[in-house]
Amino acid sequence: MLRPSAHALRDRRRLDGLWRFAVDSDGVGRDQEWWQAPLPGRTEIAVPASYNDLFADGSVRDHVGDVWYQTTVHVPAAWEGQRIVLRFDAATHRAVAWVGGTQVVEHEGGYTPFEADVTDVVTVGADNRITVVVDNRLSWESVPPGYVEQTPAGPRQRYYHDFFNYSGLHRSVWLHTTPPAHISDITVVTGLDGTTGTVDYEIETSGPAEGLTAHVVLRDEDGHEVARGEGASGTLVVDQVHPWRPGEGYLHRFEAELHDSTGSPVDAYSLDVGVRSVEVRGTEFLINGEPFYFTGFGMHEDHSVRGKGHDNASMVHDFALLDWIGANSLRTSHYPYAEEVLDHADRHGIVVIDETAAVGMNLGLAGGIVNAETKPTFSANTIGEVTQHAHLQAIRELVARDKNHPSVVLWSVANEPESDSAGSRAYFEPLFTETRRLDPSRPVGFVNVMFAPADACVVSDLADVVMVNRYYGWYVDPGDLANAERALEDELTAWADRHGKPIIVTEYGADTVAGLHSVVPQPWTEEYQVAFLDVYHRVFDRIPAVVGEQVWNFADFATASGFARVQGNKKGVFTRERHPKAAAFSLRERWRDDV
Ligand code: BDP
Repeated sequence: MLRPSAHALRDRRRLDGLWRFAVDSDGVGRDQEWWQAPLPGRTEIAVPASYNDLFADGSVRDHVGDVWYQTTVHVPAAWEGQRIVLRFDAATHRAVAWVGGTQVVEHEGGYTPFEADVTDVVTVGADNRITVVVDNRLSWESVPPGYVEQTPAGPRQRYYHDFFNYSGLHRSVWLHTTPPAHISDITVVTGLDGTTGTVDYEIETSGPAEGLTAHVVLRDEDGHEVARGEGASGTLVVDQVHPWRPGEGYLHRFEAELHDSTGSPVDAYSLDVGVRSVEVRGTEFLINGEPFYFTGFGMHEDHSVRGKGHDNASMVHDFALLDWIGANSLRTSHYPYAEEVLDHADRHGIVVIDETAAVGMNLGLAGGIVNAETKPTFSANTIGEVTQHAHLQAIRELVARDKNHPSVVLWSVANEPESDSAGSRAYFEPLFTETRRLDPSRPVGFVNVMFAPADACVVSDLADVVMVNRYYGWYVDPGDLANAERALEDELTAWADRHGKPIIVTEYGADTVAGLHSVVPQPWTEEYQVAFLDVYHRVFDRIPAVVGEQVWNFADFATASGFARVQGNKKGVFTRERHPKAAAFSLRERWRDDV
């Protein structure tokens, strides 16, 4: 889905700011048609932000169900005759939107964009009221899954993943225009053979497109034309191309125009394109034909006060810390991140493992960590066909959104699902097939959980790479790093021998309270986190099939309440405020050549 753009033929307004807001504690807003009038009360909310931590009110933080957002926007008279689109970059986890009294769109899934053509609904040259209801409930039909438990004090949301269920309008809201006949989608797939780059492109159009032709130009960063083409699809060839590389996000500009029969442009759209190739060969992960070793983190969109609300200042700072520490990659654990993050990764040469929101599909893991009931994972009453349908849709929306980002080198269809049962294989096989059908150009994987080792996992053979999260020395043998080292080496060796694929260790880490110290390595201290990571690194360096290490986590983050969490998960190498723990300095020494 193309993003809003502004130039001579298109315009856009970002609707971020303060909106009216109401928590629908009694669940009456839909029946009472709250979109028909100003919302009850005088509460205001910041968009984008999670609503949970903005008010000093536990009942808002833990609210289960609908909240309402409303704003009024002036639609410029100059937009008359254009196609007008209302777009939400994300609404977590599902939403319905109205313009005035007319419902214009509904969407399921909290981390991908959706839009509505509102041309016939808005009044141009006038103020228009936009109302959105956002429902944060997780169920057996949602991705991620969960269930609402009825308690004497009211409903309580339960889920099987280890991060707080932040909700609301987490990303920007837009009103934008396109010409009636317009470019509705562009797909680029790049290749690199020696010094020759290729860009396969495909342009989709909508509206009265008769007699229109597409023209494309590719420019380098200095604005010089390096290739051009005509027609809705084709291949551009660039000799002596400047490729996109990890650490150097060199981008070309792909400019597409639609011309009418007189040769005048009726629409235009430009994209940044990084010319690079990705390939898995044996136990190697190749970018531009060269073996790539991932260093970095599983991250979270998580900050105090605004929760999962996107903010450019924090993003720039997080990327500065990635650079400072020498990380070359990140995983969008455990959901698609804001598109601004991928743009930034493209420009800065950070390699991305792009993950769906399918997390917590392991109901046997419920135990002490996530504090939910243990149930069979794949069954008619839990994760079943309807969930699978939502999961397929989540994959489609992720690939549609992120397919053109050079930084994205690998799709992750799920984090730590149950993967050692016949039910899991039946559930996952169609998901892998669909991901490959949608994007044959990138490897596909999923992240394996510790309880499904190499000889028990029945899903890993569907994947191009093995991604594993391991916690020897933390959840297993806590405090015993000598045994952790042996167990880790045995297990990774078994993966290498049995599967013969590149292995990326996508999580390893120890909870660490900044400021806790000990002369002998004791769990929860900064010294233990350093020693723990050292053990893992020694093992990785002994196993050639290991092609990546991503520490869990970049920073401390909020979780649901539970006796194993102290104001959240403390496995961050940085605190939630982004202050370094001792491990940050040891990672910096390992990952940077110049330190
Ligand atoms: C893994 C999960 C991750 C958790 C982490 C932990 O993938 O989301 O936060 O463990 O327990 O199981 O810290």
